[in-house]
Amino acid sequence: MTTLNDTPGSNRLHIGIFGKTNSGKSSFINAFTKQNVSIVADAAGTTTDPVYKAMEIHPLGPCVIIDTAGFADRSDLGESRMEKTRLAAEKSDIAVILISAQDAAAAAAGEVGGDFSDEAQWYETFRKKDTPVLFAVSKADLYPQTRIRAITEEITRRTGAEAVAVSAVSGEGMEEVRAALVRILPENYGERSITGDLAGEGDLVLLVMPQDIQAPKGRLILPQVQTIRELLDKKCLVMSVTTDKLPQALATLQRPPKLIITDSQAFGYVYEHKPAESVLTSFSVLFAAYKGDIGYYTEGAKTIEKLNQDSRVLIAECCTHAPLAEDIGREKIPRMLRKRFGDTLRIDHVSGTDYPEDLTGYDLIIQCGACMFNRKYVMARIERAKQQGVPMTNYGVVIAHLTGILDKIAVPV
Ligand SMILES: Nc1nc2c(ncn2[C@@H]2O[C@H](COP(=O)(O)OP(=O)(O)OP(=O)(O)O)[C@@H](O)[C@H]2O)c(=O)[nH]1
Ligand code: SF4
Ligand SMILES: [Mg+2]
Repeated sequence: MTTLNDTPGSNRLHIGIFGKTNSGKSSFINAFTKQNVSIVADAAGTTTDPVYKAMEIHPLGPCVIIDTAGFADRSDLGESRMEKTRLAAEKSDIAVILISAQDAAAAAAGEVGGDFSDEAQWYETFRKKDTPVLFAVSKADLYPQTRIRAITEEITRRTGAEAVAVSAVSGEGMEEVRAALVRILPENYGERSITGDLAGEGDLVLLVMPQDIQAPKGRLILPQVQTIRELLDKKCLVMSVTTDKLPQALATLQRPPKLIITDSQAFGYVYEHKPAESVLTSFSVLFAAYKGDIGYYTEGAKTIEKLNQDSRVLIAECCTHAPLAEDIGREKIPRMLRKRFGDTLRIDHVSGTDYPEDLTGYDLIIQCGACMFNRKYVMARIERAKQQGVPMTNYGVVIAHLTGILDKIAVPV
């Protein structure tokens, strides 16, 4: 759970640092951030598990820098490391691919090992995901500037991507990296709206807050905090109530709220008690749209009608939280599905970053709210489902469908 004062990882710009083992990734991160984030060593394969470090980087704002295990790691542990590196790639909003000046020089001289096929492959992977890439030629202190410049120009000529020269030893290139990251940042990054066209300046918005055991004592959970912040920024008039105070709140108002955003558990009650003019939506549906593909999720939820007692459903949680009583993914949704399709319906659970490569055995995937993860990562999961033709939905949308309210909920555009 996140409190008012946290800026959680899920909202930060994720910058992934990739490159061959020993290309200088960890040294670059330490020099770039002026902090000792990662261990540096001569031995190849020093960084094994990715290191995620949250920090403020001017002028990008709140970021997470990800140091990864190098690719082309041929050690026994290589494949599991590579898996984690691939995962880091899925979370990266921007990727920096490091090529050491030594490797670049070897490639230019046609030496063994000096080829760029790994980097080129990764570049292609990122391009397919629409992830902007910056190439950085590291250890630039080892060669004359003219030689390094020829290498960066050659990289840009071949790929079309920007390339800068950096050195963790001299500190060269760090400002250039900053400037280049700002340039290649997706144009609309950070501008995605939670409430979209549902409310604008001067509109009265009523929030019906959850009162269940999942609401932490003394705090608000992040989706509510973010929604309030956004509505205030839009100059809306915001009012928050608990479900039991809804009738009283409505009675004191001179005009009905333009929009009511409710905790989905109270949806039925709020729907019955709301003024006809007020548009109704839920926090979970707003965040399904904010973090994922609401169109695909809605279609996915409707495919429930085609399930039967032999169907297979995958419930995918993004983290390994300790399940609370009445946990949505472990208890609530399975119970609702089993009530309709019987005990033979097969429901598999995966949690954390365990998300199967092959999803084709499933008739439906139900993704959690992904509160701990960024949109990029959730979209990578949705993309995998789409490519394999497997319907996918998420907790908020599926519960809305199963309780018959999905078509009564307003979705932001
Ligand atoms: N001359 C010079 N050496 C560097 C520079 N950056 C890194 N090195 C050296 O290159 C070696 C590898 O550096 P690391 O930062 O550990 O490289 P890495 O890519 O994180 O390596 P793995 O974690 O093993 O994949 C170390 O011996 C560093 O001292 C640099 O800018 N100039
Ligand atoms: S399982 Fe998903 S929705 Fe639940 S806490 Fe973890 S990331 Fe958030
Ligand atoms: Mg390292």
